[in-house]
Formats: sequence, structure tokens, C-alpha cells
Amino acid sequence: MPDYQPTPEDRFSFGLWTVGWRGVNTFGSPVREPLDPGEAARRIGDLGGYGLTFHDDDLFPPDATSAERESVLKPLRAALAESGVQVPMVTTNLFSHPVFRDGGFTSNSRDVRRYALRKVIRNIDRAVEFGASTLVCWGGMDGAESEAAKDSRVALDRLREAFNVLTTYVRDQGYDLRIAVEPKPNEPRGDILLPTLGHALAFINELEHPEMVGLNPEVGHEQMAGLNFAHGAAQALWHGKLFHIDLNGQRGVKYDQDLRFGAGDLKEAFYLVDLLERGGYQGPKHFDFKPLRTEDYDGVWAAAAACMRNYLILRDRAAAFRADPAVSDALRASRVFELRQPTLADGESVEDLLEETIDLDAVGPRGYHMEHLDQLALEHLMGVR
Ligand code: GLT
Ligand code: MN
Ligand code: MN
Repeated sequence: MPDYQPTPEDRFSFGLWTVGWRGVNTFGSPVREPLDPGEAARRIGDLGGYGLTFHDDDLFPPDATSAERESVLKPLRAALAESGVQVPMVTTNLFSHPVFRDGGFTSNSRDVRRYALRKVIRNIDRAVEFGASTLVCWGGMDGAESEAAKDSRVALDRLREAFNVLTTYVRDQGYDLRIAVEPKPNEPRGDILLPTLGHALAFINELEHPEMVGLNPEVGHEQMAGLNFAHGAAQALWHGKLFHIDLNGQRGVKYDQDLRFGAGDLKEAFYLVDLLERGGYQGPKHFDFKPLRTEDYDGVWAAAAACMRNYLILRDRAAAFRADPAVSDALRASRVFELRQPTLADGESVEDLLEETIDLDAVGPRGYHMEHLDQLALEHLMGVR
């Protein structure tokens, strides 16, 4: 039996706001003490993790003096160096402070939009200083509860303007940094701009430097909209836009649960890991989960370890599925490989296509045996094959 022990080569990373989530929610006050960032880095390293990520505000309040900032950054740098833990991604908090109540890049207030841009630009400098190659932009407050209160088309103009300013800055500085947009349908705003990864992909095409901007889709965010995350991630890969990924768990269309990876829709998690492992995803496997409010810090670290363990178990199960000769036969019976064949052969014309006939009576009754194929996947997932 494999031990499913993660190593830094697996490239598992955690947001400081995840293991450091204090359990505050709409109804309840914090249940855990603040987590020291250096301690987070050391614990992640001890568990076999690779990376720690953070928002600017996870480290210090927005109005901290440079001396106050340095008093946090210095021990953090030391803990990172000591543990070997990397900072592959940094993100900016444009949601906690009251000034962002109507959004960051798309607040109706111009002074807030200008402040939001300054905050992100300063954070870009910090990201590069920590060696990060990805900046995540989650615009959770960029949305509305009333169509009258926000002109969506104008808000998209401002959102485009913001991303154009940021990519220009990154280019002018000569930074090696890519931006990853994180979509979400709702929460905290009633409706958020760029609600799904499909909306975000279309938006990116309207930017000045679309090649610098991609996606950081989150499992639960697509599932909150009832969408199939494995399908969405496949499309993001197909576009070359899966820059980063937020792995977690969600059970159905409801509030953002941020369960540990593997809890939630396990079958979709299985097919997702299968996709990431076979689809050439190279980025970090980043867990964005909220350890349950029932837990103390022992429970937090148990959940963090379980995220990685579940990924490795699913990776093992998916590999066994792909290696099973019965699965190869079933894939063939379902004509899965036939889809790889272009519909028109090389050099074939539309006329050739139009001349061809099909025997509808013969092809119509054709069965695809997909129940059997999917059952094989389930049996591998359940560990009986
Ligand atoms: C916030 C959100 C997450 C995002 C973070 C990145 S912020 O915690 O719930 O999904 O990934 O800014
Ligand atoms: Mn996320
Ligand atoms: Mn979430």
C-alpha cells in the first residue's frame, strides 16, 4: 500500500488565509487564535507541502508602516528559507476593508478604484520579491445586488482598464509574472462580475495583453453554479489558460463551502485529478479550503494533510483506472478514441461530405456502453478494482 506521503515535487500549496482561517462567519465569531505566517510555512514544510500563498492583508493591515511590515516579513523570510517552502503565488485583498464595499477595480467610486490599483501594484512588487510567478485576482466585491446600481457594461470597461494597467506595469518593470483571474458566481456580492471561468475566458480576450492573463478557477466556485468543474478545467487547459488552480470541495448549489479537497463531489474530484495528471497541468496544486469551524489547530493541520493525501490517493486511483486493460476495452467500446479523428479527412471537401450518406436505421440503434465505462471508474475510485 503506498503511503501517500506528499513531497515538494508534488507542488502542493496552501493559502495562509486557509490554514489561518479563524472560523469567523456570518453567524459566529472567531474560534481560533491568529496563525503566525512563519509557523504556517514551517508546518506546511513539515507535512511535505511545497508552497505558501497569501494576501497582502493576511500579513499586515493595509495602513501598516514600513517598520510594521518589515517586522512580519523578516521572520517570514527566515521561516521560508529554513523550511524550503516557496511562495509561488500572491494575491491582493480588495474585499475586507470597508472602502471596498462596492468593489475594488469596479467600485462606483473613482478614488477607491485608484486605491485598489495602487494596492495591487504594491503587492505585485512584493510578489516578485518573494519569487512568485502568479498574481491571483479574485474580484469578489466586484459585483452588485441591483442591476440599477451598477452598469455592468461600464463595470467591464473599468475591469478591462484595471487589467490593462496591471499588465502594462508588469511589462514595464520587466517582471516574470502572470495574472490569474479567479471567477465566482456570488458571495459576498449578490452577483459577481465574471461569474464562471467561461465568462472570464471571454473577458481575457478583450485585454491588451491576453497572453499575460489566465485563470485560477476554484472547484467549489464552478460547482456553486451547478457546473462541472472537470469540464471547465479541461476547457481552461485547452485554451492554455489554466495558470493556477484552487482545489477544494463543495456539495451542490449553495454557499461557498470551501471543504477540504476530496470532501464534496468525490467523483468529480477523481475525474479532475485524472485530467490534471494527464492534461499537462504544470502549476502548483493550491488548496483553498476552510478547515471546519469545529476544529482546533490539530484539526486544521489534519485537514491540510488530508487535502494532499486525498489528491495523491485520487492520483493513484486514476492511474490504476487508466492502466486497467478492461478500461482500455471499455474506452474503445465507447468510441472514445474515435473522437480524436478529425471529422473531415485531410484534403476532403465539403462536397465530399455532402455526397456521403448514412444508414440512419443502422447507426441509430448503436449503443455506446458508457454506463459500463463509468462504472469501471467508480469501482477504481471505490478501491474494489
Ligand atoms: C478569498 C476567496 C478565495 C480566493 C482568495 C484569493 S480570497 O478567500 O474566498 O476563493 O481564492 O484572493
Ligand atoms: Mn479561491
Ligand atoms: Mn471558495
